[in-house]
Amino acid sequence: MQLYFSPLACSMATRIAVYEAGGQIGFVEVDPKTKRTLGDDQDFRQIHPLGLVPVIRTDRGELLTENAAVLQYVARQFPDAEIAPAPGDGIEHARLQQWLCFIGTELHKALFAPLLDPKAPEVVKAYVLDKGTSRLEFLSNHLANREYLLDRFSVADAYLFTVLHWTVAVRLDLKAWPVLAAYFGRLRERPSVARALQEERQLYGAELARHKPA
Ligand SMILES: N[C@@H](CCC(=O)N[C@@H](CS)C(=O)NCC(=O)O)C(=O)O
Repeated sequence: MQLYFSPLACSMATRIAVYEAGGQIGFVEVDPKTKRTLGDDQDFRQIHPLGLVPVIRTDRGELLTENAAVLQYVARQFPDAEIAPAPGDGIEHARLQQWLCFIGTELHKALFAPLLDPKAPEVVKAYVLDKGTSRLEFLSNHLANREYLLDRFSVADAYLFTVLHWTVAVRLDLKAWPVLAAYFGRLRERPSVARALQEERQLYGAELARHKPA
């Protein structure tokens, strides 16, 4: 199994999940500016026409996109690690999907994607910030008396950490939500998260250096 990723992008959630599970996976870095893979210099748009990470290439060669699907697929490859509730009749598996959808739609795409986009007009950024406040409040209320989104660490936490990490790059200070700041601080100490973050920060530094104007 291989993960196509870009440093510090939403694909970092899958790296965290794999480290958390103690699993083995190949990593293929995609330069977000050139849309080419590092190393073998492939055109990433031949792999995903939208040029979006993450993409998983399974051991049978199938390609899988969309973070929520990718994270659940990866979790199923390492069942002993229990980083996702098993599909079944209970509510827990549905809850996992609830949180993956919430993070993917309400936070990742509706709030952070415009904030991170240098081309997004200021008026758009102000609009999404205003709207996003209620989402962060909702999340903060949920996490007020719990350590993780579900009853134990799951791939949803890996995704949420990855998204909250983007606050370092945008006009949004987690200090306004002490519960979220504490959650973020706790997760950053988790060995799988700390390792993924340290590795991807290094790769991100290299990416910036590659594109530094001469
Ligand atoms: N709906 C997709 C969105 C993935 C996505 O937005 N990926 C970003 C990185 S966080 C990306 O590859 N952006 C590159 C681009 O927009 O060209 C998913 O959930 O996987």
